[in-house]
Amino acid sequence: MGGSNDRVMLSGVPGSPYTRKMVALLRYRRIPYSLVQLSHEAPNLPRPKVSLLPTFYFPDGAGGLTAATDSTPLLRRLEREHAGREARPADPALALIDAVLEDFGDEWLTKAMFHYRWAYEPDIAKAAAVLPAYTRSRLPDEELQAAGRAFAERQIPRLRYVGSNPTTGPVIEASYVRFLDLMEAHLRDHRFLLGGRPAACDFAAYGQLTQLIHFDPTSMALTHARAPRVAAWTLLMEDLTGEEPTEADWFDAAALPATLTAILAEAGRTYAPLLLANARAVRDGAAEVQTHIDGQPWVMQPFPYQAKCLGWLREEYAALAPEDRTRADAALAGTGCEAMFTA
Ligand SMILES: N[C@@H](CCC(=O)N[C@@H](CS)C(=O)NCC(=O)O)C(=O)O
Repeated sequence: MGGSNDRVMLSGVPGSPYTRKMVALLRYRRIPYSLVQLSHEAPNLPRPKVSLLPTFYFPDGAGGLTAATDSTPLLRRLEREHAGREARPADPALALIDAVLEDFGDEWLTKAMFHYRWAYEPDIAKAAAVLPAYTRSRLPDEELQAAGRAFAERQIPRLRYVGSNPTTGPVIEASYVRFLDLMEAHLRDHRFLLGGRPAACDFAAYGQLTQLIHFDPTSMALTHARAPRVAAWTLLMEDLTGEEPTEADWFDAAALPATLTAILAEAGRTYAPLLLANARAVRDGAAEVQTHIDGQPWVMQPFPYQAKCLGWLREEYAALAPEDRTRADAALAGTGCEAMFTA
């Protein structure tokens, strides 16, 4: 079933931002892949430990397949196993900046994506109507609608895991609007976040923006009115097979443009304090994360996975050679992101 041995196999759906992240990455890197459309007739593929999309399937060396999830480690595995057109900068200092911004996309922008999808009626109605049809379109109308309602009833309570609630909603929305303005300003001068070629952080931001800008009505209207370049960029990122990247396309970590430093400062103002507060709450076994983001109260359930994210970033930072760390420190100085590595 599916691709021959040299094709990467994955399952996922268009409504899954992380699926979009990884499919766009595979296209850019010209890595042959088979995207298995999951539906109730899907062949019996191995189940991952945690049921998440996208799920990748790799040969298990015994003629079978093993399932793997989580886009960040998967992206790095593909960097190791497939040469050329890398999405991770070779320069370790710039690679750390990339890792910070990839996580900002995956773990903070995703809060805006989940919030705008499940906080407002028009978005809930569209998501409940369309999302189940990605995998269950052959159901009769009533059953498909029932599946949509059930999915919405499952997702809406999960807002609290993501940290979207009446207290945090305005913080999430204000940050999303700031990010749009900052990204719009950056795209006036540059094609991608880290220069003239896309990096892991571009695919992370793109994944969430595919939903925020081209699916969920409330954020879609807001974004098209405010950030036409970001809206266009999100569609351009869909298929970068035609790009011809060179090493010279990367920014110099010692001379990052102010537009990129401003985006790092947005991450330092919101996502960095959240990761630190969440890691403390997970460490202390607290029932709730209670902190202030952007000067406003923030409460949410502790999220063990995001404590791991902070750990992975700190591992990458700790592995830097002294001269690379000096350049990374200089690039992060004053953005607020440095607190993740000093606290
Ligand atoms: N950290 C994971 C997150 C993956 C994830 O949360 N995927 C969503 C779909 S976009 C999912 O499967 N959620 C579980 C569910 O809805 O049951 C990654 O980067 O791949």
